[in-house]
Amino acid sequence: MERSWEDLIQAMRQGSVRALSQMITAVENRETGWHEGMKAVYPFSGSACVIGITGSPGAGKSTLTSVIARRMAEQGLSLGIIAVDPSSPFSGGALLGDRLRMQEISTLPGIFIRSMATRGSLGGLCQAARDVTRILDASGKDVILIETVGVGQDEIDVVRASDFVMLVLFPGSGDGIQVIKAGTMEIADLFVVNKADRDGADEMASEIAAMLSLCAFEDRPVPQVVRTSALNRIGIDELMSVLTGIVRERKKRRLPGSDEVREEILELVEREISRLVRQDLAKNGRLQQSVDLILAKKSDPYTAAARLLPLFVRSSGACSGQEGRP
Ligand SMILES: Nc1nc2c(ncn2[C@@H]2O[C@H](COP(=O)(O)OP(=O)(O)O)[C@@H](O)[C@H]2O)c(=O)[nH]1
Ligand SMILES: [Mg+2]
Repeated sequence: MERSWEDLIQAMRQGSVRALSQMITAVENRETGWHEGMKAVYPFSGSACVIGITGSPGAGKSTLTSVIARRMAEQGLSLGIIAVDPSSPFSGGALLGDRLRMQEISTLPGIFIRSMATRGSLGGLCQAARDVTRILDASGKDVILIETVGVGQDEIDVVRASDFVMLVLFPGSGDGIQVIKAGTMEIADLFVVNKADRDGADEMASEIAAMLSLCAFEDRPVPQVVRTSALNRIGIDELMSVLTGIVRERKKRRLPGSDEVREEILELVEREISRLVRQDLAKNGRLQQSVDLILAKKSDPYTAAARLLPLFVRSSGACSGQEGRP
């Protein structure tokens, strides 16, 4: 990195797309000093509204994302779009159709699109998405849309940090209420039944609304259900009025919640510990010793773990004793 982080950040905040790309790439690749880069970015972040768009493959997430992006751009909002495809190291996370759609909207003013194919990425998918989101936020984007490829645990983790999560479903997908995976329902702030031009959309929307009426939502509003056809532009006005409301609300609240901050610190610490442990055990050969013993039927994974753990952790009693002292 020839330019200083400060220069790069200043350039990207003045609208340099090149600087923004460079900054993201440097952090994604964990280039030397990336921590310093993120530290410098942090104070500029916190005002973008982050919207997660998740749902099974083929539900119409990309089509909806481009429709939403176009509408928001028309409203004068600047956007960052992150397409997260954790499984595809080759395509850059984008199928041909997606790429064409994205090319189309990427020419609109104020829109910056980034695909991430980051399974096994250096910082982990969730952290990588969070870093990229934060950089886009600091560059001055009003809204950041994060589209996931599916609805697995990775995807849920990725969108969990969003201000608002849209779950996109479609009729005839076998995506009935019974099969929506545990954990997916809980994170959704809005249910979008897309492909409403097809049969079964009304039934599906009623089914979801009925189910939601049985759930307790203590700390947040009951999620709305909206029917859309991204292709035929049905229900888009209703969807946009929900999203516009969210963006407006978000602009008023600048600070992240304390749970959010706590979780992020814990994740950073855990990831670093895990990295150090793996690095250390691989280096000093102790891990292989344990593996050999187990394969020779002279030990077992429990004994091995109990033997290795004290190399890294002092007894928890000693730790808590120190913490508690005034
Ligand atoms: N009939 C119908 N097809 C749609 C609609 N929205 C998207 N599709 C089609 O569904 C397919 C998958 O869409 P895509 O946006 O790539 O889904 P994603 O995998 O969730 O991102 C594409 O062939 C789209 O043209 C819709 O509202 N109605
Ligand atoms: Mg897609």
